[in-house]
Amino acid sequence: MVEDWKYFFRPYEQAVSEMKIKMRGLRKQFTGIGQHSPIEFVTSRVKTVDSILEKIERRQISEERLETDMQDIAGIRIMCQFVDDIYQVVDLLRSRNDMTVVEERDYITNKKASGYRSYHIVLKYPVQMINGEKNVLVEIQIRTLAMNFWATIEHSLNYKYQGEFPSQLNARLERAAEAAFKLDTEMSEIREEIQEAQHLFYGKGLNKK
Ligand code: 0O2
Ligand code: 0O2
Repeated sequence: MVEDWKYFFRPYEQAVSEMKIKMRGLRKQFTGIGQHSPIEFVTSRVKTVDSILEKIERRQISEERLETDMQDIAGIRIMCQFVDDIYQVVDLLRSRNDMTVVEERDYITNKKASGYRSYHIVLKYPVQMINGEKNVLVEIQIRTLAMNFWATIEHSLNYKYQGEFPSQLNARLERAAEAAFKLDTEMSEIREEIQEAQHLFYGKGLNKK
C-alpha cells in the first residue's frame, strides 16, 4: 500500500489548486466582457485516505493501478445556472491544450438509477513537480445548481443510511430528482422567452433608426 500518503497526494493537491484557478479564471473572463458565464462557481476536493481505501475494496482496484484506475482522487465540481451551460463548459474543456479529455460520462441524458444527474469528465492533467512532470487524472463534475442541490442532500442522507435506503425513500428521492430537473427545464424556457422578447424589442428599435 502507499507508504507516504502526504507525498502521494502532493501532485493531486497541486492539480486541484491549478484547475480551480483556471476554471474561476474562465468565469472572470466572461463576466469581464459583460457576458453570461456558463460557470457559476467552482469547488474542489482531494479524496480522503479512508474514501480511497473503501473504493479500493469495493472496486477491487489493485495497488499498482491506483493512479490509473481511480479516476476521482482529484475532484473538481463546476456549478452552472442552465443545462446548456454544462455543454458549453464541456466544449471549453475539450478545446483546451493544457489538459486532455480521457473519458466522458453523460449522466444528464443517461441519469443514474438513483436519479443522479451530472456530466462527468475525466482529464489527464500535467503538473510540474520538482522532479519533473507528472500526469494525474482529474474528475470534473459539471452540474446545474438544481442538480447540485439534489446531489448534495441525497449524498448526505445516503451517508447517514450508508446506502441502505428503504425502497420507498429511494422512489421519493428519484421523484425529487425529477422535480429538480423540471425546474432546470422551466428556468431554461423562461430564459429563452426573455431572450426572444429582448431580441424583438431591440430588433424593432434598430429597424426604426
Ligand atoms: P466567494 O467570494 O465566496 O465566491 P478557496 O479555493 O479557498 O477559495 P475552498 O475553501 O477550497 O475555496 O472551498 P471550495 O469548497 O473549493 O469552494 C467554495 C467556494 O464555492 C466558495 O467561494 C463559495 O463561496 C462557493 N460556493 C459554495 N456554495 C455556493 C453556492 O451555493 N453559490 C455560490 N455562488 N457559490 C458557492 P470562494 O472561493 O470562497 O469565493
Ligand atoms: P465522493 O468523494 O464522496 O464524491 P463509483 O465511485 O464507483 O460509485 P465511478 O464509476 O467511479 O463510480 O464514478 P461515477 O459514478 O462516474 O462517479 C462517482 C461520483 O459521482 C460519486 O463520488 C459522487 O460524487 C457522484 N455520484 C454518482 N452517483 C451519485 C448518486 O447517486 N448520488 C450522489 N449524490 N452522487 C453521485 P463518490 O464515490 O460518492 O465520492
